[in-house]
Amino acid sequence: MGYASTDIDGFDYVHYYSGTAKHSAFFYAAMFGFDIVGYQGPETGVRDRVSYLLKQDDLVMAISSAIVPEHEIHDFLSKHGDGVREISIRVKDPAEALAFAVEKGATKARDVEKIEDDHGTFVSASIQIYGDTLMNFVNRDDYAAVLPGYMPYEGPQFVGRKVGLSHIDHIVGNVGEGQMNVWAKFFEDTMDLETFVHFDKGDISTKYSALVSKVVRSKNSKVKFPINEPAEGLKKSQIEEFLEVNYGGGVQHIAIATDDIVNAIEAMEANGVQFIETPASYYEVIGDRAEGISEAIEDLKRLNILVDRDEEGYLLQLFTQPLGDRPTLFFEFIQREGCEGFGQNNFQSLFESIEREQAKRGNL
Ligand code: TYF
Ligand code: FE
Repeated sequence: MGYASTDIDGFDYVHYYSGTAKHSAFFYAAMFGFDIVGYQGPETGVRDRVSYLLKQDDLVMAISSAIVPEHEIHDFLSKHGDGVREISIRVKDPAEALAFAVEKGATKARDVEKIEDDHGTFVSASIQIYGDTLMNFVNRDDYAAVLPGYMPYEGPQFVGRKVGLSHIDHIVGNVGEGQMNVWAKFFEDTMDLETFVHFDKGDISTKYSALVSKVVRSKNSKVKFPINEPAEGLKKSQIEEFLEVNYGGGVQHIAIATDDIVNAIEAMEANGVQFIETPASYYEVIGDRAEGISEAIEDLKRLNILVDRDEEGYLLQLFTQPLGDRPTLFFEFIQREGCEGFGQNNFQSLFESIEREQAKRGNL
């Protein structure tokens, strides 16, 4: 009995709200190599919204849009634009996770819901976190399908080169100035997470980019949630730009793991995915960081892939441009070879690249 963050068994699906779920489903499938596996809407008895279900290995994304004016999806979209409404994590007992969180001060968003259908039992419950984001506790131990309520999708699929994305590595939130510690404490108190690393201004060293970041994670390390807030700087930071155009906090990036980032980036680039540019000079100064890695430096350079390492190993990572119309949500792709860090040694180069994009928008 009782809840502890050691009950967390990793990330489950993310729920993304979009103006037109059909369009977004095709965009994410074609760009990032998802299969469209499920559909719900009027044909399945749902009258007020349409949802598509996308899957790739252990990575699941539900995409919904409203088809009646009074649906809450519109409220989210009119304020934030397309973005992540709900993060889901797997827990032993969603009812206990909810009760624990609420007792420690979280606001309940959705009561425990136990769905029993032909595929088994699916249990979920959710609380409110930063912005208009929800944290959904899911148990699918006795559930054989991807998510309940969907009928199999039998329409056209994008059949491209295999991208090979595997699962969510971490999900990052941006919060208002002065709120990072508030939210870190919230996750510690209500979900029994622990603060894992703290990047302060000294770690983030462009001339302009002023942000601070704290990473909270479950005690078994299966979920990780970095939280960024803007800090006093010379110019408008990328976090301030996000908070302005998103009208508040929310999910900034989803880091997606792959076993073969060289293939994944090559495939996604061929599909038309736009990535953050890395200056060629980056590869002249990475030095020791690239020593002993299995990948060819020429491939990394050609594909703009960033490298970092610690005592345990190395990681390769690359960031997309913002995915939608506003500079809010983006993806990170990450291949970990023993290194559990976040690419701290790439921060300077990365943030300078992000600032160049910000300047193009007139927001620096
Ligand atoms: O998750 C992280 O901490 C890294 C670095 O705006 C990062 O991916 C942090 C802030 C940001 C972009 C990347
Ligand atoms: Fe990240």
